[in-house]
Amino acid sequence: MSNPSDHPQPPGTRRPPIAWTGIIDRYAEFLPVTDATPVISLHEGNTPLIRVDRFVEACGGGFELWLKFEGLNPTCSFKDRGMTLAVSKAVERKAEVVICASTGNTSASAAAYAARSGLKCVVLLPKGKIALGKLAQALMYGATTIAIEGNFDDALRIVRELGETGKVEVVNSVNPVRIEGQKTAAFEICDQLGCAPHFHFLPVGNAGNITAYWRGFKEFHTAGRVDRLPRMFGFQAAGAAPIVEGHKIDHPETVASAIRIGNPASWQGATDALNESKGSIEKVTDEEILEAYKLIARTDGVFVEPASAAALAGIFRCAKEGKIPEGSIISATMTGHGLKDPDTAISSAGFEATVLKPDTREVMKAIGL
Ligand code: AN7
Repeated sequence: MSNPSDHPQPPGTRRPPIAWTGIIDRYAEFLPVTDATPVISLHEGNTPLIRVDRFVEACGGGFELWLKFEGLNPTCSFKDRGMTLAVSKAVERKAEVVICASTGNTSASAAAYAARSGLKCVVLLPKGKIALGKLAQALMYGATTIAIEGNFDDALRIVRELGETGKVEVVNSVNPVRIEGQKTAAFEICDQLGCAPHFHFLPVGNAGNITAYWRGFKEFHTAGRVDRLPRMFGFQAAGAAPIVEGHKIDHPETVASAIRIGNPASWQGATDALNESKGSIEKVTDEEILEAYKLIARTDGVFVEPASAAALAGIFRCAKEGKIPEGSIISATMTGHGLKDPDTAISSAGFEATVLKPDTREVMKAIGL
């Protein structure tokens, strides 16, 4: 394919820009938009699908693993795919205020897209349980930020009640267009792989994303773009695993604060995805999550947030238990960037920087030269 930037630019002219303009422009035919929908975009999507052979080797080998690195979206999580659509539709409906409850990433994304569109944004966060980077984002983008003395489930209940007043537009994934936007990640995986994977792995919190991916894979299959459907494998943190346990968890706890959720809004969507795809949902301990979190950074240079590592912990365990058929093509969603949660990164790394005088010899000694 000829790339416009490969050719010289004649003086006084302008080459056509090479532009990725976001998931709405790219996949409009699959989305609930019309020519009248104002597109509010930060050029989300088109994230890399990275093959991680060294991680697979650490798992014992025998399969292909491709990570959809959603941490490289504009606000560094997968939430931007749903938020571009939710905020565009809010503007189309002439809403003035968008509101969400969040374990952090939804609030960062809502705040950014609200800023981009000129809408007001209100975010309700569980007090003290938000990773530092996510809180910084909500504040920097100028969202009215409220810390609730409760957990995410409490905050979402309040947001749903406020939504019923008709005075604010709820942009949590209870808003169906969020799921519509998020399904585009499944389209991209198929486009990037050239086929559908055999298995797709992802972390599960409020269960919007597993619902969205399954819808995306099914729609691409129905449209004839791929010739098979993957089996969906979700992973919850052991202290916050309502779907695995089969009941709400009143006091969810996990180091993976993004998925510290006890009563998922899209529970039914997750159940449908698991049943229809012959998949499964399992829990992984915080220890397994943190092991996988460090491992993927060190084997393949991919730094994800702890919640994303739940999917990797799941793959690691499935591989060790011999559950992954030889030759499988597996994709997994790395939902958020590692820099979102610097505190967990620094406390998990297992060592600190060595402090030395500004002296070359001292440095040589320290590194064994
Ligand atoms: C990094 O931001 O629920 O199962 O309020 O931030 O679709 O909820 C975040 C969820 C996985 C779980 N990984 O996805 C929020 C929020 C990361 C996340 C999930 C979240 P869903």
